[in-house]
Amino acid sequence: MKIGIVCYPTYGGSGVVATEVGLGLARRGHQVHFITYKRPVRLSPFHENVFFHEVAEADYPLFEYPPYDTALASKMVDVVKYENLDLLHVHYAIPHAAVAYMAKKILLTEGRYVPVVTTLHGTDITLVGKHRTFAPVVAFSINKSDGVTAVSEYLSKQTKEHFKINNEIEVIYNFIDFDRFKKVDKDHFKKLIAPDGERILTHVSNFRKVKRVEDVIQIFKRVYEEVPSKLLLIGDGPERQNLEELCREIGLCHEIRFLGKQDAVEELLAISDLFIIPSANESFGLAALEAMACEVPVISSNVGGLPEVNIHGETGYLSDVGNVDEMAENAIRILKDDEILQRFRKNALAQAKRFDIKNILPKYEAYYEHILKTAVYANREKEVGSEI
Ligand code: GMT
Repeated sequence: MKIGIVCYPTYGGSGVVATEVGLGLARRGHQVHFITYKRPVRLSPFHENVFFHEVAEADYPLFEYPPYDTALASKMVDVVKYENLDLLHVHYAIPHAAVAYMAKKILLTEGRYVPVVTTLHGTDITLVGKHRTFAPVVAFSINKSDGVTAVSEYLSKQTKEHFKINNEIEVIYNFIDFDRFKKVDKDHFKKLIAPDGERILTHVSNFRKVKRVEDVIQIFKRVYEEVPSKLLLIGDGPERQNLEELCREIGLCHEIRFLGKQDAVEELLAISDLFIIPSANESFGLAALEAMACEVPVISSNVGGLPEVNIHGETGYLSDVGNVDEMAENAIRILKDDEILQRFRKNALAQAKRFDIKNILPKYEAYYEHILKTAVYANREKEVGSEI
């Protein structure tokens, strides 16, 4: 198949998943065309089946807000036509699903039908999408997609609750590539961070408010009082300054390291003993899954899709959002006892294996095939006829 993938190229779950889907499909022999404004962060420089089409910035003195949507739609039309794509797969509804609809309609005027699959990731529904600024367009473009997938059961339910959806939503879970995310021996590195054998707690995110990174620090403060430990904060984002100030206030700057954005997250997970993700909302929690694949148990909130990933009492513990005391107690329970830690590590890995890329990628492939066989022919006659 020839597939066009549209996504955000920056650090963040949806772009990472989109890139990994594309790379995985390319390895399985499909031709994959990424269409976005910058090379996605996880897109390696060269693969024979992978192509990257940059959407040029639409700059003109008149535009206070350069019309990215229009430039993207034009690029999609161009790539579908000249690379002869079979299907467009857009990740994150805003604005990608709406722009794909426009591209599809333009192509129809030339008698070309290209089906669109939209993958919903989370904030495109739960936070940003349901806001009235975007809601009508989000609902419309989901309904106009030929296929819609969501990354968890929770997200599928939320989408149906918030919008009037006539389409089926297929749940295809996020996944993990065990060739990359696995526990490797990095003991020399661990000694640098924790020279006296301290436990290492880790958090990875984009430091947005929804991630509640301040709770991570509060949990760490409580753990530190009972268990010698260090905290690694990986990523960057709008809350960074406030978080640094909080570390100063509680006097723990020397035990907490802000590592910024890291490409080789798996190497830091390999030396971690516990992962903390206390988000106010999380449609899936890919960062938690990456930790579990590296045999790191997880302390998380119990919202969104997190209970589908982290199993309470087995792979870690779940608590109500903001209940930092309980999260800290559970963290201490795991970290204080080597035997318990080993058991949780083993369970985390076993649960992560359910999300092995080798099992999930064929689901996307099968879904594309289903869409190509059904939606295309059902809609094509109707829509081609109405446009020409
Ligand atoms: O976590 C973010 O805010 C980034 C966001 C994204 O779309 O880039 O992540 C969402 O998609 C990820 C991949 O499907 C999920 O693992 C995250 O749980 C989800 N984030 C939220 O729902 C807050």
